[in-house]
Amino acid sequence: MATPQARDRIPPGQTVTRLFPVLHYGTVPRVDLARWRFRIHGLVEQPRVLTWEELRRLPHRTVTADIHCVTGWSKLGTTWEGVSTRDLLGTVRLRPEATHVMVEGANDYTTNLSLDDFLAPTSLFAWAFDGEPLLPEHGGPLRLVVPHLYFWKSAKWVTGIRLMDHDEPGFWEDRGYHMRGDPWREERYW
Ligand SMILES: Nc1nc2c(c(=O)[nH]1)N[C@H]1C(S)=C(S)[C@@H](COP(=O)(O)O)O[C@H]1N2
Ligand SMILES: [Mo]
Repeated sequence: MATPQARDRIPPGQTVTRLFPVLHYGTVPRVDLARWRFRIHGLVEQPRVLTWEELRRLPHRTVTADIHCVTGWSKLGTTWEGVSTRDLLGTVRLRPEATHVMVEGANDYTTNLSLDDFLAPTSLFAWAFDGEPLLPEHGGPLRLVVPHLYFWKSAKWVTGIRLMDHDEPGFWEDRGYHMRGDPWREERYW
């Protein structure tokens, strides 16, 4: 049973789990770090491609947060280490029209975010979970973590971001999931 304090942290319709379910579309990709690249493109002054070494040289950041999956499980107090979305985006100059981000992952997975949600103080690209290197099944070597929105926004095996001047549905949003996905407002499907 959740303590009263924990209960305030559980959005409507969610149940706490101590497990860490693995959920994704397609198969877990094999990633060779020597060939790994992260591409920042779309509405930026100059597109940029980062190698794994360049990524790891950016400031490191740790975030502890609760995560909520649209299928009904929540996991409290997860700790992630990586680079903040703000520091990563700081490696390019945005065009003034940029308002949204399409996050790109392996197997053609995509998910859309407003720039505000993408740049929320708890949003980061993570390479470690609870002090251990991120396992491939959970999105290693690098995944996005946007804990204030349903977990489908947290793309695994990220390969890049595309800056846009409008909102556009990603993989699940195209198949009926909400464009924003705020668990406190139960923005599950449209
Ligand atoms: N690349 C990719 N990222 C993805 C998905 C996916 O299918 N492909 N599924 C999303 C969904 S629906 C959820 S709930 C979480 C699950 O993350 P986990 O397997 O680490 O629990 O990953 C998200 N990120
Ligand atoms: Mo999900």
